[in-house]
Amino acid sequence: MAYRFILFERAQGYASLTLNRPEKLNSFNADMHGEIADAVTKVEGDPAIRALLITGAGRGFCAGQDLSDRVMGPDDAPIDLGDTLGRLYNPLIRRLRALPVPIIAAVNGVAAGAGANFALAADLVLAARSASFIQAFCKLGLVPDAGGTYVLPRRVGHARAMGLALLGDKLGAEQAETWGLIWRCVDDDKLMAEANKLARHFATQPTKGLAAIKRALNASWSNDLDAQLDLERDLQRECGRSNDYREGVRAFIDKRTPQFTGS
Ligand code: LHQ
Repeated sequence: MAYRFILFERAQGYASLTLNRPEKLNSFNADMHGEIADAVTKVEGDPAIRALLITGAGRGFCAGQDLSDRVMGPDDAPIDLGDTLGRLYNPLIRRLRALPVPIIAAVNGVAAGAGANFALAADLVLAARSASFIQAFCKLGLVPDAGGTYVLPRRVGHARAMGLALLGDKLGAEQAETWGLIWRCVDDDKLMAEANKLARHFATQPTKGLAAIKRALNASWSNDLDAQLDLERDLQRECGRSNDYREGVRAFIDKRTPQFTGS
C-alpha cells in the first residue's frame, strides 16, 4: 500500500511512523486511519521490528479527528460518530495496546482530541517542552474518546482527569510530566534524538520479556491481586523459556553484555 498521509520507515531494528498531514496538524481522516492500520499490520508481522516510534510531521503531533470531514448543514442527518469510533479509532487503540513491542510516542507539538489519546496509547510518551495535550472534546459537545476516559483518571487521578476533560484546557508538557500523564518532557531540539535513542535501545532488548511487561502492567488496571499473581506466573513461565532469558543469565555469569535476539 502506498502511503499519502503517513511516513513509515524501518531502521536498526525498529519502525518509525510519522503522521504526515502537517497543514492540518496531522488530523485523522479515514484514509490516514487505513494507512496507520496497514503500518501496524507490518509491525505485527515482522519480528525484526522490535519497537515502534510514532511522531508527527511539522509543528503539531495530531489535532484529532479532521473536523472539516464533519461539517453538517442544518438539514443533514447527524453522522454516526459511534460508527467512526467502532470502525477506526477503537481497533487502532486496541491494536497498539496489544502490540508485542514497546511503542514510543514523540509528541512534537500540540496533541488534541483523539490525537492526544492516540499519543497516550503509546507505552512511553516523550514530549517536547513546547508540546501540549488538549482534551478538546468538551468544546464540541463530545466525550473524550480513543481511550481518554480510561487512561486519564488512571494516570492523573479523578480530579485532574475531570478538570482536563470538562475544561479542555491546554496542558503543557512539563505539567503533563509532573502529573504522571507522560513519561518525560525534553528540550524541543532533543526530542527526536532521545526518542530514536530509546527505540534503538529497545531494539537490542529481550523483546518477548518487554511484551510480557507491557501485558502485565496493562492488565493490572482491571485485575485483582490474585489474578495478577496468576498472570505473572504464566508470563514468567513463558519468558523463562525464551532464548533471551537464557542469554541474559549466561551473559551475567560470563560478565559480558548480553546479545538479545528477541526470540
Ligand atoms: C484542523 C484541525 C482539525 C481539521 C487544526 N481538523 N483541521 C471526533 C469525531 C469523530 C469521531 C471520533 O472522535 C472524534 C475525536 C476528536 O478528535 S474531536 C476533537 C477534534 N480536534 C479538535 O477539536 C482540535 C481542533 N483544533 C484546535 O483546536 C487547534 O487547531 C489546536 C489547538 C489543535 C492548534 O491551534 P493552533 O496552533 O492555533 O493552530 P490552528 O488552529 O491555526 O490550526 C492550523 C491549521 O490546522 C488550520 O488550518 P488553516 O487552513 O486555517 O491554516 C486548522 O484549521 C487546521 N486544523 N485542527 N481537527
